[in-house]
This record gives sequence, C-alpha cells and structure tokens, in this order.
Amino acid sequence: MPTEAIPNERLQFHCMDVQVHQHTFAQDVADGLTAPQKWLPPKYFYDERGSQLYEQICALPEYYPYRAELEILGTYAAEIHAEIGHLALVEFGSGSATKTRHLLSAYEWEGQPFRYCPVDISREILQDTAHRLLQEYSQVEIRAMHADFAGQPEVIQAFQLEKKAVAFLGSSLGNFTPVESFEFLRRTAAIMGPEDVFLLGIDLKKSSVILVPAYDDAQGVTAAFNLNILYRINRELGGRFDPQRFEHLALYNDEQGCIEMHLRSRQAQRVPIAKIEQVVPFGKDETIHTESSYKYSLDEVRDLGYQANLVLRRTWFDARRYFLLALFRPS
Ligand code: AVI
Repeated sequence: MPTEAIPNERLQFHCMDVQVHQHTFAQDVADGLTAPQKWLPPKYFYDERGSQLYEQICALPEYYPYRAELEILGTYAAEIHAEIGHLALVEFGSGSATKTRHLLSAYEWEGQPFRYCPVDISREILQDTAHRLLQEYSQVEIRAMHADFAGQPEVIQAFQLEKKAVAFLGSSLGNFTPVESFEFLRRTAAIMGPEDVFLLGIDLKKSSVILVPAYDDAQGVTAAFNLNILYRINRELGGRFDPQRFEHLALYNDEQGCIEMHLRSRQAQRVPIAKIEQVVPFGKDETIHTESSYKYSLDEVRDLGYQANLVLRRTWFDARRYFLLALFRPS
C-alpha cells in the first residue's frame, strides 16, 4: 500500500490501488445487475457527489440517526474518552468526522499529542477532513487511510499501532448483512489487543412510522442519493441509464428488521453498460436493491458482539433511546 507524501509532518496518507477499485466496481455491477433480484453494493453510493448527498441527508429533519448519535457524543464525550483513555483512535468510515470531533476535543483537552487514524472509502472527503482537523486540533497526528475496509478490517494493521480504540460509528454496520456484520466484528476482535476497545454506534429498532420517512424524506435528498449510483455507473462504466426512468423506494422489512432501499424501473427498458459489455433488461416495476439498513435491539447488539468475541462493557443512549453507542472489549 503506497504512502503519498503530503508536506505536513503531522499527516501520513495511505492510499489503496485505484485500478483494483475500478475493477471491483465493474465486477460488482456485472454480478449485481445480472442476478435474479438485481442489486448493487451500497458502498458505491459514496463517490464525491454521493458523500455530499449523505452529508445533506444527515441534516434532514426526518433522518434522526445522525442527530441522535451526535447527541450521545455531545453529552458523553468526556465519559467515553475516560473509558477509552489515551489510546490511538482508529475510525472506520470516518467521513467528515463531524461527530467524532466531540471525542477528538476530549483528547485535545488533555493537552498531549494524540493519534487519529481515519479510514474511508471516499478519498476526497478523507483528504479534506484530514487537512481541516490539522487546523482545528493542535495536538492531533493523523494517519489517514483510503481503503475499502468493509470486507477486510485487517487493513488497519498497516497503522502498526501498539494499542488502539477502534470506532465504527454512524450505524454503518447496519448496512452489512447479519453475516457480514458478524464476520467484520469477529475479524476486528481478532486483531485487537487485550487493552484495545471497540466503539460501535448503531441505530435501534423502532416503529416503521419513524423509520420509513428517515429513508424517504420530503425533499427527495435520499432519492437523489439513491439515484446517484446510476450516474456513477454512467460516468465510470459507460452506462446509458436515464435516471428519470427510475424511482426511489424505501420500505421496512419487518421480518429481516431492516429498511430496504430500491430503485424501481418506471417502465420496461434495456440499459447498455459498455465496460461490462452487457445490455441490462428491466421489466416495468422491477427493482435494483441498493441498500439494507439493519436496526438492532440492545440484546441483539450484545449477542452479536459476544459471538464475535467482544464483550459489551458500556452503553450510552440519546434521550429518546433511538440510537446506541456501545463499548466492547475483546473477550
Ligand atoms: C451510512 N448509513 C448508516 C446510512 C443508513 O442510515 O443506513 C446510509 C443511508 N442511506 C439512506 N440514508 C442514509
């Protein structure tokens, strides 16, 4: 993994190979759009535009998870930091690190140098955030990593940290299937030392009356976020999607305990995608399943951790108990 030289002694930047990334996108699109239930992996939402749209989603009145987690971090940052101690903070899916700033401030107030290691799939947001944080925090040393960490949490071993706190916030674990979540936690636990901690931010189960509007907002920002994946296929893979011929769909799957997002074809159509050498047929109302967002109960979170060799030690909730911040130690 090459390290890009950026002239700042407090910043190191690790990059993943873009060629590999391109190949994977084409392969995943080919696999997903030729399956009986068409699907696309949600990680491809997060190109530059998608990441900006996600930031906008977080500001929507209907999208409570962001504010609920922010409330927890704003209220309990000092307590959480006391529990973590002075460990280097590694964050999977760091994005703009807006919420994490509460924790970073608690580190900064100690008045000693500390290490923050953000890992994100969006290179632009990662670079931008790293530079902003260097200006905002005089004590921070940043080692940033551009990586697709979802199937390989071991990428963080490249940081070569003796002890660490690993954070996975924003309920991003909810976008993994239950099997993927288990594997991700198990493999993360396997690379943790006895004094390391794992901090998980996860959305809790609640009524679909609250859940569905959070993923189908009145302003249509989530719809634009969902449809953006078609623009990305057009741009990067020579696709000929007309996004106006698709509509955003969000529903709560009670049996699975997840919100599902789909793109529904408004008409029968055939869409050529040059780079995968396919013409993809769609029936009227046929959907592409683009995301699942699993919601957990406290017991499910505890059990999932336990099976993955992580013991739940502390929990923090927002006032409405919509969201959970859970601290685990390896068993
Ligand atoms: C990033 N992830 C946790 C978001 C979620 O709530 O599942 C992604 C998202 N999709 C639609 N709105 C937000």
